[in-house]
Amino acid sequence: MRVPVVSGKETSSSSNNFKIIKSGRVPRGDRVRLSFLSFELEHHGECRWDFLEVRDGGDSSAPLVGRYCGQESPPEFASSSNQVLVRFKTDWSVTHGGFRLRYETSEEELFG
Ligand SMILES: [Ca+2]
Repeated sequence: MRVPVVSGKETSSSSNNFKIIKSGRVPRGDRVRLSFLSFELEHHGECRWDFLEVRDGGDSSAPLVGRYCGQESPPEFASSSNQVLVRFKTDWSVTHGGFRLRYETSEEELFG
């Protein structure tokens, strides 16, 4: 099992910065689990300015699991396939600490 940690930091210099974290090289039949180690994004009621999106699949048309902002960590997530997409967007103003997440892959039965 590989357990990389992925992090994204908000910066005020990056206008409309989209960061795509896509699962790659995960064997077919395996699943991806994301757990958040830290999370602090600019808050907005509809997460319009800065947000992190999780999708259960490999591209932007995959089912949306959730869009998150503010300081409440997203829940742990296990994908239904070997692909997951995380999109991180920030705007030009108001900067917070960003996020760190752990990215684990494993055979299906280990992620109940
Ligand atoms: Ca911002």
